Amino acid sequence: MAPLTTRNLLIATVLLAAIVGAATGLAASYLGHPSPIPQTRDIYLFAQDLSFSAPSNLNSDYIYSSSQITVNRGDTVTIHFYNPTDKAHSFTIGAPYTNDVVVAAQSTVIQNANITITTSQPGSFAFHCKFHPPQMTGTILVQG
Ligand SMILES: [Cu+2]
Repeated sequence: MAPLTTRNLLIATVLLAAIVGAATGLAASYLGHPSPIPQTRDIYLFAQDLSFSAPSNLNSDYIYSSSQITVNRGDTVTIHFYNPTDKAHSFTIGAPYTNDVVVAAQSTVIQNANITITTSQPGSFAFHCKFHPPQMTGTILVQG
């Protein structure tokens, strides 16, 4: 074994630091990606009138204010859907988050509905307004 000189001690210290650092870094990166803690999320979604004369392939000029909603699996998500336009709109989505909620046109007050889903299944799930295809659509991305 080499004599314990200052130089050898320095090399040993650097090697030890590298080993400990690598182990700690591995642990940190492993622990850095735990399953997210389920959250209660409030999402605000609006029907929007883009106010142009729609060409025949669009049928209308309505869209949702958000076309992508991203949540984590296990979240309880309440979509607060408001309709400040002069036509009815729906929030329609298939299984496993089946909903078909119609919000009437604005009268003297703005109409709204709350849609609450608990996101048990990860994936990408399209929702749409059944009155205004093809462009009034969106996607809920459930990260799992
Ligand atoms: Cu619509």
